[in-house]
Amino acid sequence: MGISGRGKIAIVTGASSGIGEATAIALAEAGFQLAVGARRVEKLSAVATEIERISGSKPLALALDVTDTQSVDAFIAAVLERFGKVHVLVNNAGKALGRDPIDEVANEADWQEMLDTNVMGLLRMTRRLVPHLIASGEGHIVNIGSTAGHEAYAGGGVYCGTKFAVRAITGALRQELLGKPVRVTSIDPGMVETEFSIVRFHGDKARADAVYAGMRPLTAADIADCIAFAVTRPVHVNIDDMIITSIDQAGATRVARRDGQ
Ligand code: NDP
Ligand code: 8X3
Repeated sequence: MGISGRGKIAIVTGASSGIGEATAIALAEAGFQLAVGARRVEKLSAVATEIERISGSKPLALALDVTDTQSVDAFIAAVLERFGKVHVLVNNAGKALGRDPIDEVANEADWQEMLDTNVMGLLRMTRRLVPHLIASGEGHIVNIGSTAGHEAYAGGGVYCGTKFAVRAITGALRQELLGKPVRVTSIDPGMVETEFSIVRFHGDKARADAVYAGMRPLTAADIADCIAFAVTRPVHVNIDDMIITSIDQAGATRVARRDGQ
């Protein structure tokens, strides 16, 4: 029997699209009040409108760049001013940029951005919010890892490195928070069709579409469902890790494709 999110506050980073958007909606449906952040505020506003339509409760939707300390500080201050407390932090904001072997990468800016977003951004949000999650008495950190954090693949060295780091950080947090009222969960999806591959290939839609050609990828809603499940378990139940793949995927790069694709 699950617990309700009613009366609880959840933050979702990277909620302007994909898994973050679907998670914010799923948590609103589970009764949570939402604070959502991302850099594209117009897309975020549309998500906020949808959340209000579904739940009747207006979320706090604010610009957030997890790579920018000032932005993170301003976002968290606004959340605390509006709600005074935080129960759930979903560290979702993240990206892959490029799919080239390490020695063929032309410039290192993409590496820096992946490290800054996926690792430093997650740490920045977590460090500031842990005291508030403890104070809530029913805190929960949900980090979005990846199958790429379990198995490295050629052309994914730095992205996989960031997700291996997320897995290590999640494990360390669970040790550090042992005995405190904060659960720590890693959600590790395989291939999910979102804006992820469009971002990875710098807007090349045809190349992004080819990633999912002839197979049935997961949807953002599939992952949101797992996150909603984890955060609505009774408070003594900690889901450590969920690895979720499409039926058409086994391992990081083994994919069953049909129609000769
Ligand atoms: P999307 O590209 O659809 O969503 C990424 C989200 O992150 C967007 O809302 C984007 O918003 C936000 N974001 C990016 N940079 C920043 C930043 N600096 N500060 C705040 N928000 C930021 O991809 P997904 O939904 O697929 O990705 C979400 C997470 O899931 C990522 O951590 C990804 O690594 C992980 N993942 C994805 C998988 C997949 O196959 N799709 C599989 C496994 C894990 P904006 O640009 O407006 O800031
Ligand atoms: C995203 C899944 O397969 O592109 O984390 O690395 S994959």
